[in-house]
Amino acid sequence: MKIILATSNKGKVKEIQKSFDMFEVVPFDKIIEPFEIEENGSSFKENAIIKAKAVYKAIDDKDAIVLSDDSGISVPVLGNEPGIKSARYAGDNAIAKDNLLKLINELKKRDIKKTPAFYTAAIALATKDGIFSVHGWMYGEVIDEARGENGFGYDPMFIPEGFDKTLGELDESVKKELSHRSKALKLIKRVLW
Ligand code: ITT
Repeated sequence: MKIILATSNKGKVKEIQKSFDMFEVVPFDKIIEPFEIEENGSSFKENAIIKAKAVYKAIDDKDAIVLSDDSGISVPVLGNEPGIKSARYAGDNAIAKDNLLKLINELKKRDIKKTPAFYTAAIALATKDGIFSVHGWMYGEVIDEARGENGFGYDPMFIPEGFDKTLGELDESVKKELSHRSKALKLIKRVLW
């Protein structure tokens, strides 16, 4: 079965391909000319559905199976920011490193060394049978510094519950087992089988 990914985020592509190694998983920009999708929903779920539908429509093959991921990190002490704005936290043209540094800076400004945080992933599937969506979460804490090179995005400042190292430092197998994305992918597999 071929699954087309409606994402341009290389970190997501890598993780989804590893979790879905029983499928042929292809990023949409390998099939069609990549295009900008306006993520104007008010929740992770709405944005995931917007992305899956936009790519399904652009692929123009009714038998296509398109999977999208909208995700982010929420920090309760910051009113659950950056949340759905995680990819644009430091501005519209921000890269992952800018967003990470901005979140570290927001903690430093408040003299917070460590505080609870959680990741959310909404996964949506667009198929000829309709749209399906699921969620997964990962809980832990964020710290006021970046440690380690593994993962992507905010991972170097996120310590998952039950560990004392960041996802940047921990082996990638830990994230594969525990992550918001892995949990959501496990649920969406039930729709595919
Ligand atoms: P697409 O919309 O093309 O999928 P994106 O990076 O813009 O790519 P989102 O709008 O879903 O994706 O933004 C998610 C941001 O949240 C992402 O850029 C990361 O900064 C962060 N994020 C999500 N999941 C993460 C994870 O597993 N580890 C670290 N950071 C993550």
